[in-house]
Amino acid sequence: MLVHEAVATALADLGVDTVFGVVGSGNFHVTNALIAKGARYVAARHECGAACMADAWARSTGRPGVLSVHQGPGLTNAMTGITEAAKSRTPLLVLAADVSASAIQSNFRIDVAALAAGVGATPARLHSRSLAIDDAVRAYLTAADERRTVVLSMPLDVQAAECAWPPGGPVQPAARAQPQPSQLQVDRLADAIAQAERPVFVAGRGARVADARHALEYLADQCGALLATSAAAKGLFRGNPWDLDVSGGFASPLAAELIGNADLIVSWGSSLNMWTMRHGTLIGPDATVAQVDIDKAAIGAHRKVHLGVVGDVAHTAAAVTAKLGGAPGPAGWPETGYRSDSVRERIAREIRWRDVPFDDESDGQRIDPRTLTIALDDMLPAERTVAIDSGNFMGYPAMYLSVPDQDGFCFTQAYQSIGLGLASAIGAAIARPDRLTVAALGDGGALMGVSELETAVRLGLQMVIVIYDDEAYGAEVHHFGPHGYPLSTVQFPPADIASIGAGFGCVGVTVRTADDLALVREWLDGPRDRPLVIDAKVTASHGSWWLEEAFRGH
Ligand SMILES: Cc1ncc(C[n+]2csc(CCOP(=O)(O)OP(=O)(O)O)c2C)c(N)n1
Ligand SMILES: [Mg+2]
Repeated sequence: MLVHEAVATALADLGVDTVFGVVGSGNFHVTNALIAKGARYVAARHECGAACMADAWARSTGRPGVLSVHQGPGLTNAMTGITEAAKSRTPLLVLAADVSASAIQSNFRIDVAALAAGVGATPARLHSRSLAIDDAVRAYLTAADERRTVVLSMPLDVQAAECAWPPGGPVQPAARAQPQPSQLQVDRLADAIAQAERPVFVAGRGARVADARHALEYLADQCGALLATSAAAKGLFRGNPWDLDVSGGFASPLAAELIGNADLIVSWGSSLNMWTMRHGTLIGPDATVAQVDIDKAAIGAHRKVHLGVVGDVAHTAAAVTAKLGGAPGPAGWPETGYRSDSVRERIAREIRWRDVPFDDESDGQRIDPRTLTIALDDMLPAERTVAIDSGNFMGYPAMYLSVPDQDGFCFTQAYQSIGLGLASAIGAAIARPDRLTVAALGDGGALMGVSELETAVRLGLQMVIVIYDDEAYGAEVHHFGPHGYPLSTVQFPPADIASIGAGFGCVGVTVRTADDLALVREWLDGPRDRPLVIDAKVTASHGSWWLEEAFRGH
């Protein structure tokens, strides 16, 4: 058999059943070989879109994503999406066609390994016909086990060479053992938790990937902790009466108050970065900070911590629970720690942003983004996936649209790139066709990634694409405008994005008032066989509440 067939066979045997990409001559055969092995191939219209789709698909399914690209420009086009995946530790295998070693003068020649390493991805290579199968298996398992984005260079001459399927199958590297927390660290964390009067747990991506909701809720019940998440894990504690939702720039006033008054903050797989901790201002001056992470290097990387525990989140939570001992009574654990009837009532009443009063600035021509988002939250089915692009607008969908669980939120912000949100939403929609997918975009990000509207239409995806259209790179307008700088580089004339959407085959509506949302209801009534593009002309007289905070990070 030929190497490209053998690689496809090995990957299919490992469970690869979905591949995103843009096909050129260099990845034509390997992609077709994967299809022949039963994989679904999703053609994107731009490689960056394909990368974002594979990334979001991996986030939504919890399985490694696979991306197939042509050599040279196919890979460089994909790099922004690949960088986002690498920085998010998304398990992703990039099948990157590459020129043959001897094709020294090829136009397509680039240093693939340097490119991958330069953005934090892991370089890998099909070295030769005899090593290729093992190389491919190792690359896939590195992505899966170590949660890495692996760029596998696949030289054309190696792909086209004859090879033999190894008797007994490819080498199976042993899965990496998860580090177990030391008993000393578990004891110290249990002591800190036992002594705390107002503990708050902040769960991050590490809690999400460890499927640690149950273990963390049990421990939190035991010690009376309140529960919060980083944005990456939003939805993890949905439905829990002690859930404060997201900590950080998006935290509601009550969440910020309760986290700020904690005497112990325990990070469970969250980096406690400047976003999650508002540059540290959410940590009270006398609070103890503990951090649990599977990765030793993550402990204390962003913030001074008093106690670090290296271990898997779910295992560590279970070990602390065992150490604390005790048992719930017939009515559960007694209310202790930070938990009281008054805190419970305040959470029920005030924790959601939509319950915080605001002055509706809608003026008949433009709708207040808060009014818009609350109305959409009421109209759209609760079973939804929300995917969000970057920009000034992003706080509105992030905090006014509820999500059913941690898989219902796709937040690709590790690289802070605009233009990824639509493709991320498409990847999430493919992963979870049972849910309505909501892509929330700015007009800048929407127009940057607009080619993937064709993909959404072609695939008949059930999607609502809402564009917070301020006719500007609003984040930059609000960043520089107050200082009196000229803004002509970041402001644009009106664009009829509803018609652009309709041109791609979507249903397009323009929303200027809450009444215009009747058109959204019509779409929701069915048949929902074409994506809905909502061009929401939003008010933009000032920046969003979280943007000012975010600018401190620049
Ligand atoms: C690829 C990329 N280019 C430029 C930027 C800088 N940038 C950050 S936010 C932003 C404006 C985004 O505009 P839009 O999508 O309309 O959202 P808005 O801020 O107006 O709500 C820009 C240009 C970036 N983050 N990523
Ligand atoms: Mg804008």
